[in-house]
Amino acid sequence: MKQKFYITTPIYYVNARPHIGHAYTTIACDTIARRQRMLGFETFFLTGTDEHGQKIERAAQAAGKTPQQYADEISGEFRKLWQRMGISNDDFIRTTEDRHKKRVQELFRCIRDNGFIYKGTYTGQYCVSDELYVDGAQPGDPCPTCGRPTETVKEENYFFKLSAFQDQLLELYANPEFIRPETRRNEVISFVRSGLRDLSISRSTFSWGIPVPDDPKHVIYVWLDALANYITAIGYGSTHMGAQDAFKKFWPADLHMIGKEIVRFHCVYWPAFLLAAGLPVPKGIMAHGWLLFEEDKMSKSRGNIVRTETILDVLGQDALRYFLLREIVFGQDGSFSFDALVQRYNADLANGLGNLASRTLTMITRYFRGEVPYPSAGAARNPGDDAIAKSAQTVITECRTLFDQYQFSRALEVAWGLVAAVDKYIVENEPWALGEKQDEGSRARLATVLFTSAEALRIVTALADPVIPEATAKIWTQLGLGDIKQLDLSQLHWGQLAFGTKLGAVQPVFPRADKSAIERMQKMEDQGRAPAAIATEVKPKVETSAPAAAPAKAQAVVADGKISIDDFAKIELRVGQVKVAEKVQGADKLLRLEVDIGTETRQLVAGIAEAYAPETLIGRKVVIVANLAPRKLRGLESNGMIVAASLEGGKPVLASFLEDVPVGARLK
Ligand code: ME8
Repeated sequence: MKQKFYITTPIYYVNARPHIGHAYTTIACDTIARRQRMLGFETFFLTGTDEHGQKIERAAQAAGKTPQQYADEISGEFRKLWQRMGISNDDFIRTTEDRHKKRVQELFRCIRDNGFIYKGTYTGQYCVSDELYVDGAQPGDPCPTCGRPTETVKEENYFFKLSAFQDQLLELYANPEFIRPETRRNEVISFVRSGLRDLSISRSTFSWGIPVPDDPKHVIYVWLDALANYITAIGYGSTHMGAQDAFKKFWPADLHMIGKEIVRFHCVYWPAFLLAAGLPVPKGIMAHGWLLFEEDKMSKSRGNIVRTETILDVLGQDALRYFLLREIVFGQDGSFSFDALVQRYNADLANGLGNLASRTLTMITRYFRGEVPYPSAGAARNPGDDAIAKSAQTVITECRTLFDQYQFSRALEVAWGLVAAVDKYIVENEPWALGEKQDEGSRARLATVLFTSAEALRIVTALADPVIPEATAKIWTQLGLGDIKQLDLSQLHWGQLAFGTKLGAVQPVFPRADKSAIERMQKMEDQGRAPAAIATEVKPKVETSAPAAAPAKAQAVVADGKISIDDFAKIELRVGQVKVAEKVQGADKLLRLEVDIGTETRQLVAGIAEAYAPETLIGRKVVIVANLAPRKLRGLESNGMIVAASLEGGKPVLASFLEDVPVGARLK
């Protein structure tokens, strides 16, 4: 019976269109899935979209759409992009699908029946952007993961007894394969050792989610909903026999691949939910690093994304796949730039593998009428030929280990070492000069050199196939070997290229890219990025044991000075009422205010002392920017900003309303 392999990507939020950060994870998983298939595993590769929760509800609202319309649109973009890129996923799950919703409710029921869910009241801070409860935070505190302001939540919720799983989780982490790399594993261990608090797993103040079974006023916490995709997609909780069989066959997953910012959800919450449901936990979770652009994590909210389509249009999918896996040490952060992409493409693909393929195959076509020649067994052999054969055999073994450890960059480096060795071998043996001679010795030597080159080419092509499948499929056909998907990678070794194999038509696979490629991509991005660019505030850097986002740089607004409605929606303008106003000692222009914004009372420091006497402000309704990161003025923390007209040479004038508006109302 075939061994199985089940691999997943995170399911991506539908509040942002896909960018190369999402492509990075998907490409890594696709590479692993392809390789496992080539090794003979019955492989299941899952990806999809995460469509519920407050963040999506708000994004849809800001775009003037229903959450479902909004989710349909962006989920469709992910699916379309993966199809265009030939991603070999076996399923694409959407959390708004019926199959998922029903099975998540089943999971909730099961955990509840097992006694791990109870009702309580949650009062505390919540980060909508990360959909994360921030334990121990105070109103106004920023999120420890992303640095954005948290919101105060006070609701009756269902709680999950996470605290009951501390010891079992620590036992799981004893296995070094469970969380990789080691740095992430250590972070998780110290987080869990420091004590776990029960987790709120429902929300009742909005409705865009899966209703809690038997209590539909509540929706299930979006992370429980999302994480469950890994089992719902393969049939957990289904009544169909076929689906049940698939679940039995593929669960537990062999690998959940994720980015490092969602480690806690996958390594703490997810295994605890599964243990509570009496289900096996995944075999391994691998967290890779971030793709940086202009030194910052690439993300929509920072306005520094690069769209995958741009690279596909100009250089093709293999260029992107190769670059990401070769250039970045998997597990660490790595930078993306168009310059580096084109340089790598030209050096390794156009001049490297592409050139080796075209020169070798062209010479076989020219000198041997397109048939793989017989290498000479006798006098026409020299030690250089055997050195290539030996080195190819070593490369096969090393690549196997490195790919197994997800060390893509090293694996490709080793494989391309063989390309360089064969290039050197060809230069030293000058087959073009041998081809001009008609004597038997030269013909025999030429046959050996070209066979050796072609066989090395075949081996590099086979090893590189999971990474650059489009090009390798072409080279394989040009080598006359048919469909590369039929190859059994576990049996790959030197000497399998049959003499007399008839080559296919030789065509270049990686045309060289010139400087204009960089300019074209940059131009496409400048045009495409404009509507998504935003003016982000400078966020405070927050030190935590969990990976913290680097502070965002203040980004320029779009070229024509306009921002999209999505960007405007990020600014939370609210009506507040001044409760306390007093002068700040030693600062003529500043007032310290306490403003009620409905959910809480905020301290603000405002530069309006010359325009307003403090006592005239008490009880006045004002407009404040409620989601500005806190900053300190004269030692006082200011949590927000009062909106006022700024008059040239005059005093500021506070924004106000003619009608009576309730405290806390949002301006949009
Ligand atoms: O977190 N560098 O979804 P998401 C590297 N829905 N990887 C990146 C990246 C970057 N700059 N940007 C995104 C969510 N990624 C949840 C997941 S799973 C049950 C729910 C990749 O749309 C990376 O894999 O924010 C990261 O973890 C994921 O996209 C986050 O996608």
